[in-house]
Amino acid sequence: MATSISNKIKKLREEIQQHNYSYYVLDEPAIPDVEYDKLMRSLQELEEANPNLITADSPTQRVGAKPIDSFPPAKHEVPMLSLGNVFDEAELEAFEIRIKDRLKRDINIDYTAEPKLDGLAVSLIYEKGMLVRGATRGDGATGEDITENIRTIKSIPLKLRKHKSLPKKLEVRGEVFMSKKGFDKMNAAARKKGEKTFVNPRNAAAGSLRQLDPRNTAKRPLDIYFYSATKIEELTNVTTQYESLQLLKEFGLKVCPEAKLVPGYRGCLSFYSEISKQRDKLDYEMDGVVYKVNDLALQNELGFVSRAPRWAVAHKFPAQEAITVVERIEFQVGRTGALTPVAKLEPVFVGGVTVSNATLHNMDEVQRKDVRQGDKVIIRRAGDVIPEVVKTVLKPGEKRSKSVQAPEVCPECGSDVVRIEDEAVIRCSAGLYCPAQRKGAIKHFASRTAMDIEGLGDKLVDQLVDEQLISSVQDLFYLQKDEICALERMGEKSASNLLAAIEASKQTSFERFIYSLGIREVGVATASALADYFPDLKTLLKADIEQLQNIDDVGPVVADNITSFIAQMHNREVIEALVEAGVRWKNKPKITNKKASLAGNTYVLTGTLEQLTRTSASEKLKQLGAKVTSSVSKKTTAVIAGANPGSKITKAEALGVKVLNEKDLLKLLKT
Ligand code: JCF
Repeated sequence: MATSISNKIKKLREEIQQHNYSYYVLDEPAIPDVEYDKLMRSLQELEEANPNLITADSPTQRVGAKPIDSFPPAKHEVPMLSLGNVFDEAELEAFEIRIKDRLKRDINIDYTAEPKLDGLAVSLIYEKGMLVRGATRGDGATGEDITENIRTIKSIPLKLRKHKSLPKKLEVRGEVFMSKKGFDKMNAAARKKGEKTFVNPRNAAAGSLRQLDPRNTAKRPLDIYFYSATKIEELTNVTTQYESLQLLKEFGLKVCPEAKLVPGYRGCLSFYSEISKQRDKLDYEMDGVVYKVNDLALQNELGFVSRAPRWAVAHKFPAQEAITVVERIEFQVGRTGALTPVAKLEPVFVGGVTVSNATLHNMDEVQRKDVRQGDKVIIRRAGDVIPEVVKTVLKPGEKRSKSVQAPEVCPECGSDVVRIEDEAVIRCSAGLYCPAQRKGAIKHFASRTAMDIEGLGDKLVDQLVDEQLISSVQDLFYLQKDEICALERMGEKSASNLLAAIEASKQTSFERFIYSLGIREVGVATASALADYFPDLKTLLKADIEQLQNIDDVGPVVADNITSFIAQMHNREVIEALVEAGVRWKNKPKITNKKASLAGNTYVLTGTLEQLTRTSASEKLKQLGAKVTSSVSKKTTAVIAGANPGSKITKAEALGVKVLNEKDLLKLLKT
C-alpha cells in the first residue's frame, strides 16, 4: 500500500516535470493549464496526506523556507566575469582583430550571438541533477546565497532531466529577468492597491530576487535564460559554445530562443541589426547583444584580461533613457479631438536621436507622474515609439511650479473641452469646426495607407488650412495651381506634382476610401473587412448595428462608431462631395450567393502550405464565396493548417472549430 502511494507520487512528479519541460524549455505546452493545475492539486493532496514522502525536488516545494535576516555569502568556484563592451562596427571589428592577433593566426571565427538580457546574473549549482544552490554574481568572486528565492522561479527546474551526459556536479549561469508583460501586469496590480511601482523590469527583477521572504519572490513573474555552464568541455564532450547551449536545453534548462550561431564579426553585425528590429516585439528587455567565440578550445586559448574574457564581448545598444528638463507642458489636439499632454523638453540625445517632445499620454498619467514645468525628468525612447516621460527626479524640498491642470477650452479653437466618464481622454467638443481636428482629418485622408496623396505631408496640410485654401478633404480636389504656388517654399514644379498626385489618388479602392474617412477605430483591417462585406457604398451607408456586427473584427463599439458616423449629415455631405469630385473605385464582381459553393463559410489560414501560397489559397476560397479572416472565432467554419501552424490551432481546438489540412483544402477548392 505504502509503496503504491509512493509510486503514484513519483509518477505524478515525473509527469509534472515533463510538462514543465514542454512548457518552459520547448515552449510547446502539451496540456491545457487546467489539466496541469489538476495534476498539481493531486500531488499536493497526496503529499498532505503523506508528509513523510515529501522531497525537496517535488514541484510543490518551490516556496518552503521561512523569511531570513540576510543572505549568506556564496563563493564562486569559477569567478563570474563581466563583459567588455563595444558600441559600433569599428570597435567590434577591432575585437576580432585582437583575437586573431592573440591566436597568431588568421582563421575564420564563428560566434554564438544572443540578446544581452537586462536582468540579474545568477549561478546555479546542480548536484546529481538536484538544485542545491542559487547565488547572485556579487563582486564576481563572492555573491549572495539566494537559493530559496531561486527555487520559486517556475522555469527553473528543481531537478534536471535524466541525461547520459549529465555531470555529477554542474554549475550553470544565466540571467534572471522579468518579462515586459509580467512587469506591466505586476505594476498595474501594485498601482491598483496603491503600492509602490517599479521603474523598469530590471529593477523589478533585482528587487524581487532580494526579498528576504521567498513567499514575496514567488509572487513576482520572474523568468530565466541560461547562457553558460562552467567547465562544460571537461565535464561533457561538447566542443563549442553553441553545442553547450543545446546540451543545457536537453538538461531541462531554458535557453534564449533567439541565440544563434553566426560566422565572423560580420555575422555578428547582421544578428545585431536583426535583433534591433525585433527588439520591441520581444517580451523581454535587452541592452545589447553578446557574442562569444564558439570554439571552446579557442576560448581557453584566449583566456582573460582582468575580469573579462577575451573571447566574449557585449555589443551595447545606444542608451535609451536620458535626463532632461521640462520647459513647459502643452496640449496637442489630434484628429479625433483628443487633447494629449506633451512635455516640451530641453533637447536631449537619446538612442541616437535628439528628443525635444515627450508624450504624457493623458491627464491620468500627468497626475500620477506629477510632472510639472521646470521639473527634471527621465525620458525614454523605445524603438520607433514616441518618447515618453518616465518620471520626475526631484531633490527633497525642491520648489516647483504649480501642478498641471486640464484646460477647460481647446487650445486650438477655444471650444469647450469635455471628458467622457470612465475615459482618461479629454476632447475638444468642436469636431471639424476645430482647425486642429480638421487638419488631422485631412492628414489622415492624404496618408499613405489612406488615399496615398504623394507629397501632401503634414506641414503642407497645415499651410493649406492656415491659408484657408482648404477646410475639408473634398476641397483638395478643387485646388488651383496658382494658389499652391503662392504658398511659402512652394515652386511651380512641386505644385504641378502635387496636383498630379491629387488627381491620381482619385482612382482608389473601396477599402482605402472607407479607411480615409477616419471613422473612429476603423483601421486598415476593419476598413478592408467592411469593403469585403458590402458590395458598394450605397449598402454600406444603409448598414445598421446588427448587420455590422456580423462582420468579423467588428464589435458593438466599432459598429456604433460606424453608424454614428454615417448618420451625421456633414459626413454624408463629405462622402457625396468626394464622389462628386471624381473619387472612384471598382466594385468587386458580385458573387451570387447561390452559385458559390462555399458561401456562408468562413476560413482561417495558418502555417505554410506546399502547393499554394496563402494569398492564392485565400483568393480561391473567396472566389467560391467563402470569407477568409485572420482570427479564429466561434463563427469560423474551419482553420486550414499548413506546416508549422501557430497558436490558431490551439484556439480552434479550444473553441471546437474544425481543423483541415492542405489536402482537405484542395478538395474544398475542387467542389
Ligand atoms: O544576458 C546577459 N546579460 C549575459 C551576460 C549573457 C551572457 O552570455 C554573458 C553575460 C555575462 C558574462 N556571458 C558572460 C560571460
